[in-house]
Amino acid sequence: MASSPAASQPKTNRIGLTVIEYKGGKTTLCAGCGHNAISERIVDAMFEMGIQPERVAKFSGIGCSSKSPAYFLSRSHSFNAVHGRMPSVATGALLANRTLVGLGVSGDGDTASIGMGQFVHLMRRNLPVIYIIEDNGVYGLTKGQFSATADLGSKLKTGVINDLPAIDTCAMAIELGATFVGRSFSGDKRQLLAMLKAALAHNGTVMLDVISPCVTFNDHEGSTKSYKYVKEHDEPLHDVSFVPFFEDISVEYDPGTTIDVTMHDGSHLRLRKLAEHYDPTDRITAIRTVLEAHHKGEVLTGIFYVDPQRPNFLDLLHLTEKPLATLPESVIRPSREVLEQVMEELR
Ligand SMILES: Cc1ncc(C[n+]2csc(CCOP(=O)(O)OP(=O)(O)O)c2C)c(N)n1
Ligand code: SF4
Ligand SMILES: [Mg+2]
Repeated sequence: MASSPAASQPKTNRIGLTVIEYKGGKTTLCAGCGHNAISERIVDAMFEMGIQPERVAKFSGIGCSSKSPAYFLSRSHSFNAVHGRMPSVATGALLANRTLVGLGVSGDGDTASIGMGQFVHLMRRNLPVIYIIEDNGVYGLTKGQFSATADLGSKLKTGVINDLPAIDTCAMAIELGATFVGRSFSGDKRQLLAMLKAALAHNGTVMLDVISPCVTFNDHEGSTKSYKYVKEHDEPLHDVSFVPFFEDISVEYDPGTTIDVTMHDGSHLRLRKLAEHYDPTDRITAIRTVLEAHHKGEVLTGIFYVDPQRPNFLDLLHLTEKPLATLPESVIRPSREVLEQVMEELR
């Protein structure tokens, strides 16, 4: 039987694009690498949110994770920066053009070792950017040495045990001032997609640490970042769902079991409690909860902290609505009189 013309048409989103238009080049990462699954969820989230690919600016540093922006959104802007230096490149680009949707992809090595200095300053500014750490606990690209997020007691394939305590990037990001912080797992399609869609509705710094197993160097017995270990120890804090502003939000929910957070653009983030009550807008509780889970060896996932109200870095700087990059020289260049006045003041 011939299929109807409608059935053969690929599905389009609210701006008329198909999912193919959000894809990138063919991946060169290892088959089964968690980073590939994250790229797929980014494609889905951008498609489902109806983001124009040309509005997105992708940023990364160095590592297998930092290569991954080549494998999604080939129509978007992209800048592959020096190892650990992606935050300053992203900050400059997003200050120059505030209409861009900034998406940074980093690794645990790129962030928590060489890039730590840049990471902490990005987190405290609340720049509107989504910063994803594809966290496998090792430097995958340079053959699997422990990174600073490797758990105490985790074992390398060679038998080497990590005897340094791990840095918890989520606890750090909350403490430093990021306004949307969560942890997910590359193997949890549903949770990660909901979190990425909510991240796209946030108007400030989003920091998502996504556990993303390295199948080549860190997926064996004894590793705490393997698929098996994370599946067995994953403790979702809540069930994350997201209703974008362009969809009907009248879906019933019980305020006794679900927290509804209204996002900047009118979208709704809905967190249905799974165990005890958890308020994701309470910063101190968020830090304590993340650290307690870490101490117990649990892989706690979910959105730990969200503050949709805090002014972002662009507002703090009183940037013009019109992107700086598009202003004519006659506007951005100080006049001779102004420059002379400055010189006079310095005399
Ligand atoms: C300045 C500098 N120092 C060191 C390196 C070597 N190097 C390349 S990638 C990398 C670590 C990558 O680890 P991570 O960010 O966790 O990414 P993964 O490969 O695990 O996804 C290192 C140390 C480099 N490229 N540049
Ligand atoms: S080495 Fe590890 S992190 Fe790199 S692509 Fe392969 S599985 Fe992924
Ligand atoms: Mg890594």
